[in-house]
This record gives sequence, C-alpha cells and structure tokens, in this order.
Amino acid sequence: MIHKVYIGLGTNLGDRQANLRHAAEALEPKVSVCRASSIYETAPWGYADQPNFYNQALECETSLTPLRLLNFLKKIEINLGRVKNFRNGPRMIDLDILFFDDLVMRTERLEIPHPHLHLRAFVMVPLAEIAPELVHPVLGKTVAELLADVPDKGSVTAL
Ligand code: PH2
Ligand code: MG
Ligand code: MG
Repeated sequence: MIHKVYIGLGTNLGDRQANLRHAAEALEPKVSVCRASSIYETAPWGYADQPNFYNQALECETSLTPLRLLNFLKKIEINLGRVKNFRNGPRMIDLDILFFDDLVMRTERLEIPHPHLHLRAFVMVPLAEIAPELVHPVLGKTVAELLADVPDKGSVTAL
C-alpha cells in the first residue's frame, strides 16, 4: 500500500542548501519525492543563539510503515553528519514526519501528526506552499487555515 507523507526538513550547520539536496536524494527510492516547497531561511525557534535555519517541506510517497519510515529518516540524518545535541540546538539535518496519510498516532517514539507543526511558521509556510488544502486529521482545519492562526511570528523568507 502506498502512503502519502509530508516531511519537514531543517538545517542550520554546514552547507545548508547541499544538506537539503542530499537529504532529498537519500530518500529515493524508498521514499519518492512528489513535490518540494521552496527553501526558506528562518529565524531559529526555541534556542536563539544559533545560525538561521533553512527549512523545506516535501510531499512524498512510500510503502514503508510509519516506524520504518522514522528509522529510515534517522539513518539519513546520521549519514549526513547529524550528531546528538541539546533540544532545539543546531543540526546538520532534521527530517520530521509531519503527516502520514490521515493517520493519528501518539506513541513514545513517534507522534503523527507532528505535535507542534501547527504552531511553527518555519513548518507551516513551506507546507502551505505545497499542500494548502490538506486537512489536519486532529484539528480538522486545512493547512492554509492553520497557517493563518500560527502564533509564532519568527521570520520566514523564501530564498
Ligand atoms: N527546528 C527545531 C528547533 N528550532 N527553528 C527553525 N527556524 N527551524 C527548525 O527547523 C527548527 C528550529 C527543532 O527541530
Ligand atoms: Mg524538528
Ligand atoms: Mg526531528
């Protein structure tokens, strides 16, 4: 069975543009990228004293299960040089599952939809570019509607 998944990418160390490109390349062929948002330069959220991020959203298809997809994304993060750091701290690459079909899953290891996505402009602006009509399965609103209500007014600028 083929699943439609949305993945949020973030990077603020090294060559940020190359990190995004390498991550998208590493997804294939297990995860095929259907649509990519523009790349946005965004102010760091949660911990201010670090470089600006580049953020992007990808619409993908995969036959992996949610946990296999999570493990696969973690492996790509490590292959691209991510090392353990403090919460919200700088990283080479972060790959987050935002939505997985209309699945709602809340476990210790994995929460889908991503629990904070609707609160963060650096996630919602790229996502709204590629999927404005997508409906959040818990909140019952479209991505475009949720973006209009995002409380985080951190700067988000398309490259
Ligand atoms: N990711 C975080 C914490 N803060 N800020 C921005 N601008 N972009 C991110 O991707 C980001 C962040 C934790 O995952
Ligand atoms: Mg993240
Ligand atoms: Mg993450």
